[in-house]
Amino acid sequence: MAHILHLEPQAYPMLPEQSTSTLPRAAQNGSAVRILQHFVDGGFVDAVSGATFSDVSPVDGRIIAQVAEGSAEDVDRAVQAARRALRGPWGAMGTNARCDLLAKVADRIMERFDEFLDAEIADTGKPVGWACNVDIPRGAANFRIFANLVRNLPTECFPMDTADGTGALNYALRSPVGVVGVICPWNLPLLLMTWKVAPALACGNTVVVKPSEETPATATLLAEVMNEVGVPAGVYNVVHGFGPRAAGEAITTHPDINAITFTGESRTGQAIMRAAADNVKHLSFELGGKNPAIVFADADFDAAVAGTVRSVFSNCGQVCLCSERVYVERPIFDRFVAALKAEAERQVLGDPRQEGTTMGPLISRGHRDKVLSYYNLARQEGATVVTGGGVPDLGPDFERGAFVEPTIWTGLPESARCVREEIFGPVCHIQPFDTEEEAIAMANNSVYGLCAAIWTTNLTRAHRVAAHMECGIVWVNTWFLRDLRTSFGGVKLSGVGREGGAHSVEFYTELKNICIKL
Ligand code: NAD
Ligand code: 6OD
Repeated sequence: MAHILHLEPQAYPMLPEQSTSTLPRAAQNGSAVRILQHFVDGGFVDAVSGATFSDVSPVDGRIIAQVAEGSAEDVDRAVQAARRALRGPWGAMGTNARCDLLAKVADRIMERFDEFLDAEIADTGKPVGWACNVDIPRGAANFRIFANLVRNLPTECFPMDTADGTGALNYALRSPVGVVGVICPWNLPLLLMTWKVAPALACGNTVVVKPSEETPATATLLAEVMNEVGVPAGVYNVVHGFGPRAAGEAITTHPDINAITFTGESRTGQAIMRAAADNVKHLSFELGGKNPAIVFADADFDAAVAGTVRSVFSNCGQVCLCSERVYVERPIFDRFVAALKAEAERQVLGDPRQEGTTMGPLISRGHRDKVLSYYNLARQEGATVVTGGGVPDLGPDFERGAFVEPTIWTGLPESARCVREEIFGPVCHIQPFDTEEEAIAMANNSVYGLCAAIWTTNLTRAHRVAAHMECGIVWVNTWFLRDLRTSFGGVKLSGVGREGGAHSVEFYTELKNICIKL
């Protein structure tokens, strides 16, 4: 079914020997370094200032691209182009024609699958199996689902009685919000960017995208696709660069940007909310998490272990939905810790392009410093290091990369910083519990509230515990199984609003009620 994407293992195609991308390359140090420009008004352009920054491989520290470094001036050019497109061909296009184009974008991503894959792996170092099964197919699926959804949108209608007996009719029309600023993180670059761009465009908006400075490539490749399928100039714009006092901040304060959709750290969300206040922009935030997994003694043990391995170590722990706090019912605690330890030690770290690799590096050496600081802090806070806790020795090819060992701790109090703060690495703390109430209380004892995973074969308990979780998404006996029609978002510091299906339409449109006296 077109709406639903089950993220389960599939076969994946081989990597291409050579990219067919038309993006320019420049020779540097004898190897090909990609040049990534902004994409404004349908064309690739340098930064107005001419500034660039280096995009560095997290696998081996090589410079893989030189990227245009955007400023407020670049953002302003992109916003003006986006505004012109709204007034011009995009605004004039009917819903079906618009959705047809977006369906073609989905098809073209799949046709150029290997190039997207190559670019995403180069920027992030994520294993080919994960990128093949998750990132790239979801990039296409996001366009397909929202093209289908918006094509078939109903509107509301309320006939009403009036005192004179003639009655009146209320009906609602949806219109685009306008120019949408899309500010993206680095962990699932294409997936999370298209999760916002696809519904925004399907609803008739135009966008100015600021990809993470760590992962500029797939947003640029998508620009080529937009041109190939005939999306009019100015509809999709990309300005590369940094956040504070740079392109990101310029998006948050630009008076002609009507809405901002942001995925990233909670602290950045707070800064964006403050900056966007003057223009009272619409905001949708998908932020950080410190997600619990609760494993009851009645769970299917092997499934719970396999699911928790995925939810802790996938993408090197760099998925906002990852479980960093695992609560296990006491009778199976020791067995569970031993099983998870064995699985952690079975992870294959190394070249993300090798089929057998299950874990690549973190996104950067800077992020590795942060994760390693928590590895050290855990020891100071009194953790028992069940496994990991350091930097793996992968040999000279990877010594300039950003690898860390998959790590498991036990024995920390719930008040420890390592149990309370988001780390965003391949690490979890496992805590025993004795009663359902205790598990619920510990799971909810967080400033975050994005998701929870519950492992039990007791259906009544599953419903009961799920209902008590203070978060936006609960998975029972699975993790990251996505139906794109469902709501996605968090409570507390994990977010503002919901996206997904009709919830995205709600955010990316303005509803106008028309009341006609009959
Ligand atoms: P980040 O907040 O550091 O950066 C995200 C983006 O915001 C980048 O493009 C950055 O350049 C930009 N930015 C930074 N400061 C800005 C400012 N002041 N104004 C405007 N833009 C600014 O996040 P990250 O490190 O890229 O991503 C990891 C974080 O994202 C983690 O906290 C993770 O939990 C969260 N995340 C949440 C979800 C979700 O759906 N809830 C999904 C993915 C990632
Ligand atoms: O699956 C999605 O739609 C989504 N927004 C996933 C977010 C993952 C966070 O890293």
